[in-house]
Amino acid sequence: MPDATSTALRICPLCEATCGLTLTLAGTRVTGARGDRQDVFSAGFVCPKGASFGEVDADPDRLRTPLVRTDGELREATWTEAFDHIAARIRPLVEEYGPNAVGIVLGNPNVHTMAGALYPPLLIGALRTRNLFTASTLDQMPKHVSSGLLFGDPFAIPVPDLDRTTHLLILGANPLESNGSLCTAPDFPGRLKALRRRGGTLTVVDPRRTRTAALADRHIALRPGTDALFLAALAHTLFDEGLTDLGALAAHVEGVADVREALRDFTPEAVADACDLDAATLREVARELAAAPSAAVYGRMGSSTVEHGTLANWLVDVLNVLTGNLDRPGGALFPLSATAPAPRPAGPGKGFALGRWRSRVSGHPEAKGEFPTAALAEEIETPGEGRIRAVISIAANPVLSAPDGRRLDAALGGLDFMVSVDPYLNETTRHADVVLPPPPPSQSAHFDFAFNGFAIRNQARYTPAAVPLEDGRMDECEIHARLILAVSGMHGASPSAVDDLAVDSALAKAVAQEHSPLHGGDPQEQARLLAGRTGPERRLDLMLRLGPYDLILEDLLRAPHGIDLGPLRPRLPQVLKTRSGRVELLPQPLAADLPRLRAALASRRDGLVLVGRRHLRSNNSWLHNVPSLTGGSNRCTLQVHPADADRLGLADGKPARISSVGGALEVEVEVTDAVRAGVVSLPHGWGHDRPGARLTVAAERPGVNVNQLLDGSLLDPLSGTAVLNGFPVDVTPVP
Ligand SMILES: Nc1nc2c(c(=O)[nH]1)N[C@H]1C(S)=C(S)[C@@H](COP(=O)(O)OP(=O)(O)OC[C@H]3O[C@@H](n4cnc5c(=O)[nH]c(N)nc54)[C@H](O)[C@@H]3O)O[C@H]1N2
Ligand SMILES: Nc1nc2c(c(=O)[nH]1)N[C@H]1C(S)=C(S)[C@@H](COP(=O)(O)OP(=O)(O)OC[C@H]3O[C@@H](n4cnc5c(=O)[nH]c(N)nc54)[C@H](O)[C@@H]3O)O[C@H]1N2
Ligand code: SF4
Ligand SMILES: [Mo]
Repeated sequence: MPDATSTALRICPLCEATCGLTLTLAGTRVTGARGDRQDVFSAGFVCPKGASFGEVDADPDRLRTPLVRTDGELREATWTEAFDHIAARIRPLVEEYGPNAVGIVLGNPNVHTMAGALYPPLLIGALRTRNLFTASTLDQMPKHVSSGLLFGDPFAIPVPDLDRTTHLLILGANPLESNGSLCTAPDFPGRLKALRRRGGTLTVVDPRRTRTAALADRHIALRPGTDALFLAALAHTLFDEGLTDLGALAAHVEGVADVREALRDFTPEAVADACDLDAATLREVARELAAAPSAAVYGRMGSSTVEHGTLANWLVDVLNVLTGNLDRPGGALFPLSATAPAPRPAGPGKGFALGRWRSRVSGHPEAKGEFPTAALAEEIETPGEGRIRAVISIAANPVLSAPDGRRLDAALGGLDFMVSVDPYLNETTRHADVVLPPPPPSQSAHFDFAFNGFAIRNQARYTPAAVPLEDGRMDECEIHARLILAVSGMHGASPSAVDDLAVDSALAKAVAQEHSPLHGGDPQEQARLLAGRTGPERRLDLMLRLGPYDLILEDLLRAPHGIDLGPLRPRLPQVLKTRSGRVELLPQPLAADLPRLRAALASRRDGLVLVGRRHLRSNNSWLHNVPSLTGGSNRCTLQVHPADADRLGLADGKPARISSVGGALEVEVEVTDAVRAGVVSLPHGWGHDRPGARLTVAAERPGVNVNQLLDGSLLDPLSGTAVLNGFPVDVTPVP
């Protein structure tokens, strides 16, 4: 092993901020990571997670070879054995029981890998199963549904123009811990401070006094689950006080008067009690929003994974529209990434449909082609035609991330067959018959297909693998490609066939499209032009060529610190794909959900409710195995307000029993006035105490799985998103 030291660049895959890192290498070992000061977007920013890249990368518990179950036991196997096994087991199930017998489960890290962006759509296409479950229904599906209905495109998600706005209203997001979400902005904390420094105003709506709230001019600690009411009252006030001003937007929006009418009952006075706020505060917030020279309303997890998540997400953009801030600098703008298809001319589109089919057991409507992950267990357990008999899970740990892990755990244990693409043997993958481990991130190339589309600045950066693939490793793109071949009856074909197919079909489409830069070209000749040493590189090259910036892969390779493509620019009406070709401000499915919100006006709850929280040094369920990120005091504590602690007889550092519909847990209490009264907080992603997992460090301090409190029945009905925030719980001291 050569011990010469060198450096290499790698975009950080550990959160949505996508910081450029400079890795220090000793031979092929990553010995350090710091922010790349020349990165065109992150300019040297790094957080403790990124700085621990080397330890994350070198975790000794990462699997090095595939595992295949034989005689009930998972044993190390060769790649050939693993894919042979998959091909032999999946095809007969599909042939006997049909495509829906295979469920696909996609977890969060898919948005942090090139493989996760490029191959799952092909896998879904190859299997033609309707049983698709992803982390979106534990997260941002309400935003997709709202954008689908408002703009005709579920991926047309406006992001706050952080660097130019003068007024930012944040609901249910805590970027000082999360580093931002659906708003890719390296150094989000620094950008918020810069907003304040240039005289702008920051308002944070959160039942906890988070580090983000502590930075704000105003912190509004509303009762959890009431954001939709809060936002409806702001919109009502804008109408009521004559403060709406759509400006240039007016030409592109329909339904303003309908929204006014639909929100008539939601006066500040009517919602105040449910939100547990003063009506005067609500009016003030609305007036400030209207008066600001530019403003953006931005909501995330705390306003998404709640009972009225889709309505809340819709109202966020209704406010951006009513104040004329949608699609204008300083407001909320639509990014345009380098790999987005070149914009088609403005005009009516196909619109967005919900509920085109329904889930078998509970009849949940599909949203964006997905069923609620909260309904995965019942689709496996319930006998009958269309039952899920095999699961392919990729970068997903739903046993911890989704409601009622115990039930899902049992359901996965009863499958005929399961494949997991995952670097760890954990709570979920321990049920797999075949585990296919991707290499550590230093050995993978990276391009942010997903997050560039949600970034506050248009830019493109590509980092090839920092170190070569270790012997016996397989690139994750190749794993995905071989998996597709194995399940689709093409087992044994070259994985490049999958990329060739993707290239050919994209080119066939492009040459026929008048607005495509390759319109009228010869597809075969275009395919030959593609550069790239690997299938995924060729596909990236093609996407760049089909994209809006006249870029090719070579441009990115020549600019290792990235290419800045400038600040976000207005994109209306081109971005719209609604049937009307306009922003449809009151889509029918949302109007039809308003009576449910109206009913919530009356149902003031006085019991305790639970909300989650994130920690800067963690990432959902899978970073608890890295010592440098897990040291220090216990983080999996139940935060309780002092008044509640007194009332319930709970003491700091002592155990409490918390229960809800899905079960009960015993957990250490942390008394703190950072949570408002009536609210307790417990983080997710913990509960690493199941046998058969291989997470040595995490198992030493397993914590408890907050999602065991849920039974999967509480959903935002329009999006099928689980209610993970603001659900009722009981807490009692443990004697
Ligand atoms: N109560 C509660 N529950 C929540 C949330 C909450 O706030 N509260 N948050 C929800 C949200 S927003 C999300 S996104 C989900 C996340 O939940 P999941 O979708 O389950 O995602 P993770 O826990 O991040 O990681 C899933 C798996 O990815 C694997 N992995 C890591 N890196 C890679 C890689 O490079 N390739 C592959 N193939 N696998 C990899 C990990 O080993 C892990 O097994 O949890 C949701 N659950
Ligand atoms: N360090 C770290 N970073 C992460 C992750 C991680 O696990 N750790 N996960 C990544 C993922 S997958 C995602 S999706 C993003 C999420 O990014 P964010 O949405 O910024 O993350 P959260 O910290 O969950 O912030 C949600 C906030 O909503 C508040 N809240 C709860 N209920 C309500 C409510 O009803 N109304 C309002 N207004 N607020 C409420 C909570 O108190 C919390 O502060 O973070 C990403 N980044
Ligand atoms: S903020 Fe996110 S992307 Fe940046 S270094 Fe930290 S974990 Fe990595
Ligand atoms: Mo997420």
